[in-house]
Amino acid sequence: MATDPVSPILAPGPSEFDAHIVRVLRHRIGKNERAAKMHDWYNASIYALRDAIIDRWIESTHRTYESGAKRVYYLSMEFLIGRLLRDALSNMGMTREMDEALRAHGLDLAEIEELEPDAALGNGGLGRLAACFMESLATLDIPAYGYGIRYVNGMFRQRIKDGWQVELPETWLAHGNPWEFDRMECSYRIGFGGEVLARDDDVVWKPAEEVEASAVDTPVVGWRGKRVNTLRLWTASPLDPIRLDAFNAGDHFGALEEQVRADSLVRVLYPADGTPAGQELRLRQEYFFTAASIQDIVRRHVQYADDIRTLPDKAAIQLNDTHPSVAVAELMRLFIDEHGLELNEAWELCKKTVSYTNHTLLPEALESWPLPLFERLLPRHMQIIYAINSRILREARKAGCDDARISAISLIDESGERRVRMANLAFVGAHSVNGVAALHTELMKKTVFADLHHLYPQRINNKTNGVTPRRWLHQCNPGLTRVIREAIGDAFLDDAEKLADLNALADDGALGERVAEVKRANKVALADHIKQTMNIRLDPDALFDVQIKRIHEYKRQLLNLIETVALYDQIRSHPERDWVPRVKIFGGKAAPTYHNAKLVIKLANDIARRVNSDPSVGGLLKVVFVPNYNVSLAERIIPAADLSEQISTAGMEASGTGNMKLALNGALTIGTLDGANIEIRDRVGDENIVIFGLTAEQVAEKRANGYDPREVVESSLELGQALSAIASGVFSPDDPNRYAELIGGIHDHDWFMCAADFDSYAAAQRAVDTRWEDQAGWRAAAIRNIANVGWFSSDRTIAEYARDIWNVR
Ligand code: T68
Repeated sequence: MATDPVSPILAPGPSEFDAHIVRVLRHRIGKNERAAKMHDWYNASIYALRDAIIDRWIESTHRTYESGAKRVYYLSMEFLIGRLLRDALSNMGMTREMDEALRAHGLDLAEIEELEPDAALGNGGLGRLAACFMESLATLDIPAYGYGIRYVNGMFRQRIKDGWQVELPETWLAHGNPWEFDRMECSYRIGFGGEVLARDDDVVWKPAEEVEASAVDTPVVGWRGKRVNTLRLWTASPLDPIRLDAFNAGDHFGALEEQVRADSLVRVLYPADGTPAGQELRLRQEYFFTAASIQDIVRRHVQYADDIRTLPDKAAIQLNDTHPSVAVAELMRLFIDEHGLELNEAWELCKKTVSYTNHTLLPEALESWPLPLFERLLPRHMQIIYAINSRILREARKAGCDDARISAISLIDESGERRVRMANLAFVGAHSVNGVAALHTELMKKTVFADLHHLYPQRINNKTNGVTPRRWLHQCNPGLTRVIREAIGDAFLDDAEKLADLNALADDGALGERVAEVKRANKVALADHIKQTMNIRLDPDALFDVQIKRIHEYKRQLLNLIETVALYDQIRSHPERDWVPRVKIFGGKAAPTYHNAKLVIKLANDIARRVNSDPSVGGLLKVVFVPNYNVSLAERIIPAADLSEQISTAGMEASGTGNMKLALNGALTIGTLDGANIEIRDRVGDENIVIFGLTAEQVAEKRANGYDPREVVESSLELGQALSAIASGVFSPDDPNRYAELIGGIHDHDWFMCAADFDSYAAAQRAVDTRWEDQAGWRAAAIRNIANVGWFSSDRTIAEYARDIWNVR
């Protein structure tokens, strides 16, 4: 039976709750128990639970108003929240009540949970981080709003067809969404284009077009139901739903043009921006949700504190990457144009209110907009950006910056086609700019933000990422949670760092056995799922080796695949050796226009087909590419993982958060000294993690001084053979040249250092095999991982943001 790790503190008794569900079924869904279908029960269960949440929600909101507490506003293009039912039940302490109530009707909670679609509102780590942060904010009882877009289709659904990724629209809202509350009364007009008029002393922006943004709220329940915060997502509608004159004149489609235009703003997450139209849509989306959010924040403030000047005392606005960085210009616009402040005062208030988190050093991912596009869409914001820029450049000159530094600091990139640099705008408009792991923050200072850091040396700070232990331990791995409770008691449920009490028991064989039993059960469950969905049979006693994340060249799924091919060769050449049976599990989506990433998916599937059907490997090696990797799949795969692949080219992965989740669930990491891997090693100890490869410094040195990958390939027999097998079509007999170019890239430049790191990686993998043979040692290392990664709780991360950046209690 499903139980909570927390005793019910708010819940009505089971029979009372059961009666409530039945009432909801009748009066809100309009069915009785006999007529109700599974989906009706699903909706009724959520509505009934929601009722308990709403009471807490209203109470939390009221408490914030009464106390006049400062609020945190987290602006993010993505919130990858996944399913909410299990999370809300567990945090409300109502899992048992729900389970018993459903049981009384012959229903199974686990089956009901499966009906919930994953909210497809994010794409990767940045979006999942936002979701973990929202949960931790509520848990720490910090009044907070998440602000983003209510995407109708959001992130695409991935299908694998003949081994290739195919993108399909995600229809997660097809059956409605019982979690959301329309707040039609909370709406704003968002303008685009038009002209800026000067009237006397005033400036007036007359947009050429307007759409209406209206709020859709989802409650976010903190651990033990202490506080319920709000995730406020914006939806778009035209001011005029239909142009009746055009419609009646026979232009039936043209009459609905405004509707389509508004609709397009909230359809998909990251529409391809390879075309000018795609770029424009992306900028429109960013401005749309940012402007609505900033207007909402300012309105809330002036309603209760009638002085705009106290905004920084009552509001902390965190920009999750640069996507919402037009917030700086929008806030300045409201200060100056709507509230009549002078530029200088407005600027000081803006900086005090805003802070910015950077998630990448990849130059191609640093957003900038062609200046003509920006000026056409947001003419008033462009003027404000010019005004800010001249201020900043004056400051820079006064501080003695030379021309090179000044042009690097400028908000306008003048090196080619003129562009507006959104990262620079966010940096100068914020009082805090943070990286997401220690190494990443240091590299920010040395690379992309070196010049801005020189001018504002106090601004950059580190906040190493974290993950919520509620979803990523208690809920996804109830078996392990139970074993830990039996071993060290319940304190870790409220303070993940208390997991450290497990250290004293790491060598206790009996605990090792129990942890191993849970791991095996989780592997059996995953194997069952994969058998059912993919018809691949896995041996739960094999080592489950997992790489789950977005497919990207710097994350080096290709390195893992090359090593898989090398291992395959070895097993076939030396069948007499005692090979450790391995299952290589891959999951992740590639951006629809990212050619090499999509090719890597095809390669994984090509290798899987060949290896899995080759009787000569005798089941010692299996390769699985799990389609449509998402939060719910992560919740199945992570508890079943033995080995966590964190093998990015050093210096390129800002932090990683999957690395934290996997270690928390007792997987050992094989990884480079990159992102938060370094901090994981510092905590779990060298003996309990497998580190290989070049350091970030060595990578930079090789890139700067030239490096010859051909030489490396020639000197490594294993690597050379694996690369030529792939390049010559061994895995793609239907199209032998399919991978020639991809592998050619490794010979020619090897930008991501796959060749450079191969030998070290392969040796590390064989060291993993050796470790695995000592099962007692492996279990002890797994326990030491669990024991020492409590620090990577997002509660700790949020407490640091609250103290150092937001100045909230
Ligand atoms: C990830 N970034 C980092 N970006 O890659 C990861 N970017 O190391 C880190 O742990 C995580 O952020 C949280 O800090 C992303 O997920 C994006 O998804 C993205 C999307 C559009 C444009 C740029």
